Amino acid sequence: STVCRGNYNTLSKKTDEAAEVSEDHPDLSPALPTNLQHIPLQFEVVPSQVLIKNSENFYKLMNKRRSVRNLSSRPVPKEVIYNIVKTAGTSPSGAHTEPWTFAVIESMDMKEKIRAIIEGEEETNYKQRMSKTWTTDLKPLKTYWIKPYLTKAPYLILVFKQMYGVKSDGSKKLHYYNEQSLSIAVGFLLAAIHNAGLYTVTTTPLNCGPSIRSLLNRPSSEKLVFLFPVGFPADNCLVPDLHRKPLSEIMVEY
Ligand code: IYR
Repeated sequence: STVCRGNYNTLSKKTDEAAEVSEDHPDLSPALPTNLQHIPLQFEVVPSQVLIKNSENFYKLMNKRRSVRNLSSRPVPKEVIYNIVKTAGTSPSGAHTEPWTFAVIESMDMKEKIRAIIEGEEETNYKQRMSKTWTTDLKPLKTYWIKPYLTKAPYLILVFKQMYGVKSDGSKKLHYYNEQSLSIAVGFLLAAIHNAGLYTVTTTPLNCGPSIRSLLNRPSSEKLVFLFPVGFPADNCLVPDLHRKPLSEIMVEY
């Protein structure tokens, strides 16, 4: 319909070529079963005092989260990473399409290859592609194109956005709101990493997507959006003394 076509166009950026799904021959077989059952929700009503305590505890926990670029090579059990990724996978997604692939890198050989790709591109980013305003804005944060965390961290989690999926009959499955779905899942991932007691920095490797995608043999329907090095902070780890906006500056009430 016109409505669907309109919506779809707002969902795919012109640069995401692979997101262009032909609608000349729309495949109308639904991705979810037509007879999908609706079952009773398992829930309990939590008393107000407990709601307040729970929400305050979670805020206090999350307020201790910091982006950390100086990570230690101290080992982390693989099971923790599985739990973190499983948590990210509980995120809501457009039409329950779950448009994400989390590539977990543990092999030093692979980490070194990824680091070489990223540092190569980042040097050009910092020296040429990023504006003077951008690099000036970043100066106080002391970020560089040299990124030891890419080989120090016990794990790298690379998050790929599936611009479309494949149905059992081989036809393309539309991934509605895949950008938003992926971002929510990454929020869950960050919370899960922090809750476990680990640290990371949110990175979006500029211009590295295609090389890393081919290094990892990911299909052209996937686009690299985020890379998270995950581990413990280094012993001498420093973080910038940043402060968060108070509630009065981030919320308006009506
Ligand atoms: N991607 C580069 C630059 C960078 C950009 C922003 I915006 C940051 O908040 C931090 C870094 C890098 O990772 O160094």
